[in-house]
Amino acid sequence: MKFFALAAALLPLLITDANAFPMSNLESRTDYASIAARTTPGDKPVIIQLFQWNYASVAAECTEFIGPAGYGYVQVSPPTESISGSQWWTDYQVVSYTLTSKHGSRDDLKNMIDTCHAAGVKVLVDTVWNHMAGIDSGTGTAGDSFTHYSYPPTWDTSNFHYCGTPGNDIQDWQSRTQVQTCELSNLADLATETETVRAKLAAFGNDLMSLGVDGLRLDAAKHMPTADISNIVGRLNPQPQYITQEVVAGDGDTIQGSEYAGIGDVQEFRWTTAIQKAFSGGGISSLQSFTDSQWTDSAHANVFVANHDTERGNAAASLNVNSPSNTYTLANIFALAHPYGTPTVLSSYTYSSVDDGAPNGGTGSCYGAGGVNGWLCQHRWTAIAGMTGFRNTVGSAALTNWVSPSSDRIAFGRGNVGFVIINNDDAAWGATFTTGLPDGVYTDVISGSANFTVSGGQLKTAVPIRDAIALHVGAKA
Ligand code: LAG
Ligand code: CA
Repeated sequence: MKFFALAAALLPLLITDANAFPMSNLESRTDYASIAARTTPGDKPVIIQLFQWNYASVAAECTEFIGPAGYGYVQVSPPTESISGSQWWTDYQVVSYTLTSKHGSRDDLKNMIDTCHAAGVKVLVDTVWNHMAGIDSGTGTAGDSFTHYSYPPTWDTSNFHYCGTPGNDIQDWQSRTQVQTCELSNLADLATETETVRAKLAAFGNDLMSLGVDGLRLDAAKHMPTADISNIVGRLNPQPQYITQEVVAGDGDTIQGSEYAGIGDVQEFRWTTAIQKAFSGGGISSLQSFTDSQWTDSAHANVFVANHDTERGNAAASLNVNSPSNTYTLANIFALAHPYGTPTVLSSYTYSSVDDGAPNGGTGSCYGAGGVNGWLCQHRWTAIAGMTGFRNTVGSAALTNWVSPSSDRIAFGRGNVGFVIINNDDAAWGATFTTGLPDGVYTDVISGSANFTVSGGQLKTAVPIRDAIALHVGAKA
């Protein structure tokens, strides 16, 4: 055993392509129970990505809407000192681990965590471990001066990879070594295989945990070997309850998200693109059990119709708020109704340039079932908030009673507790549906107001064009 453990620990050092042997990472871990536990965020599984909301406004929204609506988690933008600037993406150019960002101070972060917890909402923090800032020099949001590869007091030039390609940038995206040790867009790439870097990143992670953070999004996870992430995560105390890792992978790519499933959930961008295609003319009838052998399995996948990158046309093709014919909303309804993966709902803002930072000084503001001051507040949309209640009610109940009479029409149940009909067709869909639901009068959670009668388990109705109906036992009239 001893020899085997030693061999497993040395494997990543001996073999450049260490992750061609994913078992080596799993075998270096001993806390399997905590790994299993953090692949699902619990009995309120829906996450809202509150993109660029400042922490004071997140706190207020937890109390006013997010907690009462039944969302389980808010995912907030990175809390660390970053380069200065109005663009949203300054967040991903870390300058130090001082918790002073454009989203608020350390105290604001702590207050937000406490306030959201009091409202029954857990907090997932977007965390950048792979890299530091990519610009030549500047002064960060906490006042620290830096140059490329030197970020006092934390890092000096010895803490980074210099992979030897022109500009040290990733050139060959099928080379594991390049993707993980060269620079993503000039961003100084930390030598995460070294003890110094691991220890300091773990100290940063533990600082977040000490404030009560419940979970982490690991930015650019694909650009770090699983052995490095496992090692750092293994040092966190308490262990995060949930981890989601950003691994953008296509079929046939050298690095696959499934390699990371031993650590936590993995963001499955192929699902995002499959949804876009299906709702944009490809047909939704194929979505019953759509997946392919290279996707991260349902139990380890974190999925979204769009995130902050894809809505701007980066990372993977997706729908966005401007998609025609109500497809963005219908796809979100599907995401929350279908059992594949753990769903994240993006809550974002309108922009004229893809670089535009948050409106209204970062103070998120919603009113009623929508947003104000440039914010979209997707999490308040009646259909999305309603489907969060649906997801909470149906839990892990099996997909049942699937029907799809034509390519843009589907209906299905979840056990005998929920039933959804999605009509992505330009003609109304009149039919009698076998729902599996107990007889009674239900309030449709998509409109939030229309009542429907289930009799003998059947629902006879006509679904309007490009619309949906969703009923569940937690929403009886
Ligand atoms: C991510 N996941 O792996 C984030 O989800 C994604 O939003 C980040 O890119 C990326 N990885 C790096 O953390 C964003 C913007 C980039 C931006 C980068 C750093 O999409 O456009 O790059 O954050 O701020 C910008 C410039 C680049 C430049 C770079 C360094 O656009 O042209 O090379 O900064 O100065
Ligand atoms: Ca790296």
